[in-house]
Amino acid sequence: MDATATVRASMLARFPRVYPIIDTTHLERVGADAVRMAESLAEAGARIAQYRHKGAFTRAKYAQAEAVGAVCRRAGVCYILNDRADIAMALGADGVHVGQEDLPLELVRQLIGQDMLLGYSTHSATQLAADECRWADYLAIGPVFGTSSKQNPDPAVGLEGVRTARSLTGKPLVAIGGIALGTAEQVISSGADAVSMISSVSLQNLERWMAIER
Ligand code: 3NM
Repeated sequence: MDATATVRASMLARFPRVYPIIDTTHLERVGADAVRMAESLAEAGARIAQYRHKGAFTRAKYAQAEAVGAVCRRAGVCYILNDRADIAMALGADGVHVGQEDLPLELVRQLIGQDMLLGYSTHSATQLAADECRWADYLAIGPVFGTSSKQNPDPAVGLEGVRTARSLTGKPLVAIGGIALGTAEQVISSGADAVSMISSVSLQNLERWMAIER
């Protein structure tokens, strides 16, 4: 088994509980640096991190994604790229996370092969129960609560939506959307294996977030 396969296998053997997202729009808004964030996440004990960039993947953004990936690889943090299977592969990332509007999941799996982790965003029970989900390694459900980090978010599903999602899949379930330190435990108690967040994680509260991981 090569190193990447080991990462996928180890994530599936024991899925992380905290899944931070390094979102370029959010970090630019708050004046924080993506690589610094990755370093701090790694130091605090994150097991997984996603790089999310919604704009054009310019050479500068590619270089940033590469630098974040290098930090993750050195620290043994599973590195996931949002949306783009092609760029995830070029980066040598450990996985890719795609949404309802991205390439069909079966095609993404064909492209990335068996060594990379594949995550899929869903926003309702119908989407979560869709046959296409079988190609994913883990499923995300959201937004759980109101969020301002995503453009045109779907309606919030609430804790009830997390419980429903749990009843519909045996795959690792990642809850996302408006989750804060004060609500993370409730979301996990409702059946999520992991909580994922953009705006509620910062250099100042990383240790408290990662206490949930340990
Ligand atoms: N996906 P925050 S909600 C990236 O519903 C994303 O699938 C969502 O950011 C979904 O933690 C969301 O700041 C935004 O609310 C999460």
